[in-house]
Amino acid sequence: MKKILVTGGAGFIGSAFVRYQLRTYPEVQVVNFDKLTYAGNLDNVKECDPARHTFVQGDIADRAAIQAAMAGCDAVVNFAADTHVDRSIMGATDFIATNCTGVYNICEAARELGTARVLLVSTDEVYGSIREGSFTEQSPQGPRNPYSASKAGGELIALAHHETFGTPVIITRGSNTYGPYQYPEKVMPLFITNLIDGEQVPLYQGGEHNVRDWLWVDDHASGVDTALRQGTPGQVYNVAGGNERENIVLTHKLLELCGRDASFIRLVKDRPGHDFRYSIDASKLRGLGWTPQMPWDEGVAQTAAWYRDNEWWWRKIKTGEFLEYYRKQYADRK
Ligand code: NAD
Ligand code: TDX
Repeated sequence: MKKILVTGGAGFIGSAFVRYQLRTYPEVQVVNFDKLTYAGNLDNVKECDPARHTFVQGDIADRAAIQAAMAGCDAVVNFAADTHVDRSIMGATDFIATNCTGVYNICEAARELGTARVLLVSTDEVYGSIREGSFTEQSPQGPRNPYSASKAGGELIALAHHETFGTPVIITRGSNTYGPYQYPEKVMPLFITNLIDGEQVPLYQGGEHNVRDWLWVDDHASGVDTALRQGTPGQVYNVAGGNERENIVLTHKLLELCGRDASFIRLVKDRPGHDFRYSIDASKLRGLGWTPQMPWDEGVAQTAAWYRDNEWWWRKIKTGEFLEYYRKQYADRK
């Protein structure tokens, strides 16, 4: 594999994947195709060598633009998505355009160009919530919010494309991902940056005991890479962190790391349709040789330290559009 198109490569996990490719495979060239929505940020890839990393601003919902970018690439790895559940509850039009139409465009362009590999990065949320045990790749989809429904829709479009046209589609379903460069709307960077600033954290009341399985961002990147290079077209691979924690446990850990006490917790109204627990079994991907490397305690400590040491990165994000969103999302949420 010599030239890889990464869509959404200016986002959180996409940029980690770009950096992973460049440091792991000296022969690889990366074309990074990203719309630069509110979540896209060229600061995330500013260390990348311009001789091996080319940036193209564009929208995967624009068929001609994505096809032009894919021409000459051996593989496309799609991270581009609208990704925040709470925003999808406010309105999901953009989610459908990117997460469904955008995926269809990538599949169509791959068919026309004969692209050798099409990897779609998806999520454990497509299974829905599970009280006990873990979902395997054979479990049925059961998305329960607009974001996860749009991701499930994109998956079905792509898998049907594989069945109908033989498009070499591979899907990964990752669990909740954390680490440096995550936009501070997601729970971990939101709570850490609020605590650094001496502000309370808005913990969803009724969701304190909900469980998420935390996956270190570079482990997610290596999981996607394993599926890309060793996976079989038409197959789905779960990428699980193996670190299930209740939200209240995570919150107390972040309070401790940021030197704050429990008075910094502000219980707010729960998310509508809040999925109780995500849990997936990653044996299939582990069978291809993948193992996550980062212990949870160490990863969370490194994440808190990174936000403490990199205020240049997030202070300029927590202005303008972000503050407007934060007010709408939390101000009246009693
Ligand atoms: P993110 O929100 O940080 O980044 C998304 C990126 O996609 C941004 O750079 C944005 O500009 C770009 N983008 C959005 N719409 C686009 C469009 N129409 N055309 C081109 N670029 C567009 O997201 P993330 O957390 O890095 O997630 C990346 C992928 O991983 C997504 O597909 C998401 O569904 C999936 N995923 C995320 C998690 C998680 O916990 N963050 C877990 C499992 C799976
Ligand atoms: O302010 C908050 N308070 C709170 O209690 C926020 C933002 C979240 N939460 C809770 C809700 C969830 O139980 O924390 C948990 C994690 O929430 P998010 O960070 O919004 O992530 P989640 O909804 O679990 O979805 C994430 O993982 C799967 C990503 O955003 C998705 O893109 C990914 O597919």
